[in-house]
Amino acid sequence: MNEIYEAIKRSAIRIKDAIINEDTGYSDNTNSTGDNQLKLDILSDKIIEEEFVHLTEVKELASEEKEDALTLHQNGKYLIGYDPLDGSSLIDVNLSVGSIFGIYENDYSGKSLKSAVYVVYGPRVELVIAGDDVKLYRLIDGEFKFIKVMRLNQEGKLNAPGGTQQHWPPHHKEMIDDIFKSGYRLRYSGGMVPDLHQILLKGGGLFSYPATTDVPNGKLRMTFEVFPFAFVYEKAAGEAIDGKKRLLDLTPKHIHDTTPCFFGSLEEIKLVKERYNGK
Ligand code: AHM
Ligand code: MG
Repeated sequence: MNEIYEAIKRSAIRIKDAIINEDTGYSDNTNSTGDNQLKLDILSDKIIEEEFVHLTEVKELASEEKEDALTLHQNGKYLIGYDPLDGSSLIDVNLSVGSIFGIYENDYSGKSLKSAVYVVYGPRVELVIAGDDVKLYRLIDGEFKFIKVMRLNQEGKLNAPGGTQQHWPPHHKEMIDDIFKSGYRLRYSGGMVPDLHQILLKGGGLFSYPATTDVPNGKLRMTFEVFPFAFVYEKAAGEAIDGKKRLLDLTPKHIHDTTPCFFGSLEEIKLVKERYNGK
């Protein structure tokens, strides 16, 4: 596992340099979800592939930017599901973006996830590793230095409601309105990595991306985005559900499958369960 963490650190440093120096324009390609790929999406994916290709413990790489998983070493133990540059359409306006990695064994189900890592490219570069607990590292003088263990409070004050409001189901709109009425502050940048990172570091709150009439299965992908963050939130003493069920109990039929998702501290997730009961 350590070699995997080291490969992620090397990738992160190279991707940070690419974000700073490379062209932020679109390529001529679309990915499997139909999104137009930025040149930086493709470059970040290539960087990660290059850093992982020689790791014999890695059997397969599954990237948000590639249709199919790529076999690296038939006898490898781990499968890596990753989003090389999440929120990349925010780069042209200079907002924070991230890379997300799930380290799986056997298959890409929530139960097979063994560890999760994400990187935030903001004013500073930070890396978070979730194993038995959730550790924050910061890039200082070319090296990731350990900063602290991150843990959610029982309840927070931030609310990050994703999806187009016009398409929210009524029970979801009512719940979000009530959360604001009880004093929560809006914190939503449109990048799940910085948005979820902020909730973790400020002690708690709720991030939601519900099922809507335009995206009935939600937008965010289980393998590359949802399961890794569900793992991080659970290890940080929070919870992550699809409205009713624990996200890490789900199994995608296809690596690009999406799900509605809610990540938060215990009190906020309790509220989601109450409001989604019977819906
Ligand atoms: P991407 O993988 O194509 O970058 O999309 C994922 C991003 C998440 O980072 C973010 O939470 C979400 O899309 C925002 O979607 P919306 O603009 O619909 O709220
Ligand atoms: Mg993404």
